[in-house]
Amino acid sequence: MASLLTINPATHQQEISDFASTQWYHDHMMDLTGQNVYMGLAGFYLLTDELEKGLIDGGTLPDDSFNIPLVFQDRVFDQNAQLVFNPGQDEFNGWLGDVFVVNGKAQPYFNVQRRKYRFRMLNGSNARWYELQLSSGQFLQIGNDSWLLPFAIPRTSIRLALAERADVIIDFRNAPNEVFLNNILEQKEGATPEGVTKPGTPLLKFIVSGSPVSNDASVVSGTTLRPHTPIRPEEIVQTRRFVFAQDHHWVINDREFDPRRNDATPKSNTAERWIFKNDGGDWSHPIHPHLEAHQIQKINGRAPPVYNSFKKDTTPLGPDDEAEVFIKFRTFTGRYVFHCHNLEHEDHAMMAAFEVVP
Ligand SMILES: [Cu+2]
Repeated sequence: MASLLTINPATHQQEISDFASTQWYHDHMMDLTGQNVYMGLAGFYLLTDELEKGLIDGGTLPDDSFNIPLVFQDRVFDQNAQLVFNPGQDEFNGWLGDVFVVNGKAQPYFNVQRRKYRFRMLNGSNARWYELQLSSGQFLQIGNDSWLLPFAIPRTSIRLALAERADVIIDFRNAPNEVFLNNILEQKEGATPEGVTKPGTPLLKFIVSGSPVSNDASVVSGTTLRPHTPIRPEEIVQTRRFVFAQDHHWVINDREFDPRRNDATPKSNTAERWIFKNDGGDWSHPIHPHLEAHQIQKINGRAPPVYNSFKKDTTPLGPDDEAEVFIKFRTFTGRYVFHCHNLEHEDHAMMAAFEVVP
């Protein structure tokens, strides 16, 4: 699992702006991560600190009875309902399933009351991206990847690259009796998703019943959540550029992963600018550095959308995209990795090691 602890070395306290909410963990065995995650070695790791507990106890966010993790995955089953995994058949572009499962169930439904629910939505697939949309109503996003946002942001649809998370509120108070959570993103090849298609494929059916509740959570668009501390440009001491490309296998700066080699050696307690460049028009790569959050500054020279402007632990690169992120190494020294979170790309061998040095 990517360690995302952020202890202030001066005070040995976790910074309130950094405390994580929605994490997940999975097997990370070199070359075999894809198979092991596909077979089930993955789970949620949800945390609550005093700030978040205050938002729940104060009635801003739904309490634990209405706080539901949802992991979206795609699978192939054989005639005996056993999982099929054969990513070599399309040269490790990424293994796609033809059956969608949510929390391991195909064609699931979920009974809800007419009130607000909190859902931790995770793309736990090996290679399939999702764009999630409701058949009625919209999302109110309160968290991105591991962290609560500074304020709640309405979204009509939410794209999730591999390993990305969206912490959202869905308000069923005025919903019809059935609401579908649809995936509107087309993807035929493991290497990259294609365009949006409406109405898409239903992943989950909500069956809504009862009258609207009166004591509902108060969160609305713009509600203040967790403060954000930006990494400032004057803190940057180093710029590194990483190019993600295909050369027989999947490579970073022309090299396959070698666990004996350090591809970067940032200094502890410094901040760096990392450029992630996708050198290809036919594939996509969600880039996931371990150890620390990063903050997207620019995508293709422009400011990112507001919901991606704070902390991230995975930054999606579409075809030919270039992302500029700031990352600050505040905590531990030692060796960590970053990699594409398409698990077939990671296993073959789009991963690099960095060592945080004193
Ligand atoms: Cu990739």
